[in-house]
Amino acid sequence: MKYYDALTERWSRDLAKAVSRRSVLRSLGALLIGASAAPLLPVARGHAQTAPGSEDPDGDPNSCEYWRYCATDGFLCSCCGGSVTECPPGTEAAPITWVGTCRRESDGKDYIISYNDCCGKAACGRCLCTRNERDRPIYVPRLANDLNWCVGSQSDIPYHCTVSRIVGIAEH
Ligand code: ABN
Repeated sequence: MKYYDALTERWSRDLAKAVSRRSVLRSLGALLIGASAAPLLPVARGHAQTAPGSEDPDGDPNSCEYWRYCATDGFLCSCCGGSVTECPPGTEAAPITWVGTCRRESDGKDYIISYNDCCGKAACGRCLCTRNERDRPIYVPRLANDLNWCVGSQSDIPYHCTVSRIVGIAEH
């Protein structure tokens, strides 16, 4: 124990000789100011605002030409404060959806996409996208995109935008 006491005392004395009190206070102050500013730094939220260098290799998710939107009909949630797969804050996905099958050129596979309307706020109004590939009339509702699926959700809350979620790979 004595050995550790002596060692610690020597380290403390050496440190006191090498570093002034003012410089210790200056470093502590800088550390505290830096730490308090950290929460104010800009943060990329959702996929709509991608960090530089992390762009989607399959294209621009804010463009109607993006591969997953082949059967969509509505406002893209990625332009409305959400992302390709996430509803914007203050809205929730309708539990009933329609599905489409879209080809992803980067791997040549066909994916089954669930299009979920996000409900709870007035229509977003940005990035209207109407591709309608293999869309069927509303009497085939699981393949019909021209339906407001929010009407089936709790208390008929309004339609805001649509997300596109991969639910499987189509096997031919
Ligand atoms: N499923 C998209 C949609 C929402 C409201 C009205 C028509 C289509």
